[in-house]
Amino acid sequence: MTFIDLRSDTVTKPTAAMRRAMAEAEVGDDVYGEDPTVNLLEQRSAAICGKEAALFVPTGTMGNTIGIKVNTEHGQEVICESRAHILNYELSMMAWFAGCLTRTIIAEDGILSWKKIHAEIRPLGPHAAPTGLIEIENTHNMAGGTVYPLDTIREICEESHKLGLPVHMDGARVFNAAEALGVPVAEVVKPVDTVTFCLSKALGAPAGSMVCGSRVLMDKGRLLRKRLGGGMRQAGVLAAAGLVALEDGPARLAEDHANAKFMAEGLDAIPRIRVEREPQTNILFFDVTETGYSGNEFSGKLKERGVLMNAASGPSRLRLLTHFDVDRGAFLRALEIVRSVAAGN
Ligand code: TLP
Repeated sequence: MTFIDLRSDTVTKPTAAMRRAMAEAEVGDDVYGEDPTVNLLEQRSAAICGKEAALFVPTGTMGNTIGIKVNTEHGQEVICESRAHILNYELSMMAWFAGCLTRTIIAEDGILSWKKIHAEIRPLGPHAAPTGLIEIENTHNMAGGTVYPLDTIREICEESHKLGLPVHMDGARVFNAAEALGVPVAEVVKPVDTVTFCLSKALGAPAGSMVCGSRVLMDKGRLLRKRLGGGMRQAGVLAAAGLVALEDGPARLAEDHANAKFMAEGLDAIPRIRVEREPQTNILFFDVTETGYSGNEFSGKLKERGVLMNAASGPSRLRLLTHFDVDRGAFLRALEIVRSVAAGN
């Protein structure tokens, strides 16, 4: 059976252009800084983000781990939203590697405000662990791919900086945020100190993420990457696909976003299915409580009929993501399959 795979935008296969670029990539030993393709990818990523430097890392998790570590000291607190990826899906790397605690804020749409953050900054004194970093996730995965308004990012950064606090953006899908806002990525990430973004998500590369920031922080990050086992030697083979992802990926994100809206409308029209929020980007959550199935049961039924979607946290929620390996015809088939499972067939 060929599955319609809507579990994540990480499941895309490399395009023909990526495979060609990988086969032809010029490589060297990146631990010596001698891989020309990695160097090019890092320069290109830094330029796109308007930062001094960038670091190619195998995963978004390593990117965030490094981003957090270069900005903090052991024993500090990191303020983030309650469903942040860094807290819930990164095996507590923040505690394990950076020695920091999270102080979480609940925001229904995943988007923090300076007002909410300000209230959680710890007073200096003999009892409280000092706040070391503010972390914002853009787009916010578990809130449904929601996007930070530019003014909110600017205010959070300006006010944090006044207090000497850096800001890290988990921009795993920051290209989706930029597309939704209709501005270049540099505009979105300008005020933050460090940003991680993933080549392997909506942009379609088989692997790889970037961390971007000042030269000083990225030099520090390079050593941390080696510590974490991320010194990948002839990584140009992967970086070559990353360069194609940067070149070709952003232009087609609008299509993913339109497909997510199409799916939201289609799902909303199915009895007993409740779409959580109108998608702003390529992520969509829906609730199946009224069908009588749990999220896992519903996901299992879909799988039997050839559609892959993950159950999400909460008893009866599912998540779907749109990406370039699924076309309109397949989305229509997926909707029909959801309809028949929801009807108890
Ligand atoms: N997200 C994955 C899963 O881990 C949930 C997905 O399928 O969405 N930040 C954000 C916001 C992410 O969504 C992810 C991956 C990461 C970081 C980590 O990236 P990787 O998987 O490359 O370590």
